[in-house]
Amino acid sequence: MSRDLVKAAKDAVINGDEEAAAVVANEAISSGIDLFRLIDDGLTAGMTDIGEQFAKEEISLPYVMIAAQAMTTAMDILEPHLPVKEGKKGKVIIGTIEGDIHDIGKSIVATMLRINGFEVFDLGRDVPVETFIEKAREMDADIIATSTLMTTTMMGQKLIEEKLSAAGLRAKVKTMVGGAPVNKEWAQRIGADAYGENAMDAVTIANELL
Ligand code: HCB
Repeated sequence: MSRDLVKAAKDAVINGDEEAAAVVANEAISSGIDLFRLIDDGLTAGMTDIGEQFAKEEISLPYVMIAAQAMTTAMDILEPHLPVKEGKKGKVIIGTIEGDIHDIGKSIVATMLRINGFEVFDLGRDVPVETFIEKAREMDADIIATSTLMTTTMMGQKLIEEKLSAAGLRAKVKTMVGGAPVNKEWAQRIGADAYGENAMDAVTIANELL
């Protein structure tokens, strides 16, 4: 009987087992199961579980680090096998706000936008606000999508709104904010065009923004 790969993916992340994560990712590719389900209900669910354990102080930071490494390893294997939709829908600049090194969710969003036909410039993590503005101008971007996982870095998203206006780019460049501590109300409060709850939502919103 074939094993439950979604559960195996979740367990691999929870156990911080990088080798098991690689095995399950490769098995998922050859078995032809829905890779998006593996990412959402397996890997991401595992990381959510880890986040909850960390919040309750049941595990310490090194466990979070090895779980994150297991998830990243699986994502690196899966990414080239995700079905790509052809087309050039628009240019998106994406990155995690300065001071914040969390990049797993941002990278999933970047991947989903890319395979759904957007031209994506991923600036990585810990990205200064000025860099978002400079790159948006340089690349003639349609959307700036930012991610922040910490309450301490949320203000960077507000600064982007202010700097975009100061640079005279606010009318041209749409903005989308995301990350665990932010929500729709935050987006409205700072004047962002949209809030993306998860990677699929981010794709739907990017389509709507254009
Ligand atoms: Co980290 N960490 N962490 N962490 N971490 C959080 C974020 C806390 C909430 C944990 C807690 O205390 N409960 C917390 C922040 C508290 C706060 O500010 N309120 C926290 C802290 C405090 C820290 C350190 C400061 C810990 C320390 O050093 N003492 C440190 C950060 C240092 C720094 O950044 N300067 C730290 C470090 C780490 C790592 C390195 C161990 C690791 C990150 C590895 C990496 O990213 N490469 C890590 C992790 C993994 C987490 C948790 C457990 C999981 C985050 C994650 O990857 N989730 C997180 C707990 C949590 O979030 N509840 C914890 C899975 C992804 C798939 O979800 O929400 O990121 P996501 O992304 C979604 C969604 O939000 C949306 O789509 C994604 C896909 O569905 N989305 C967007 C995301 N970005 C978007 C952008 C858009 O435009 C649109 C949609």
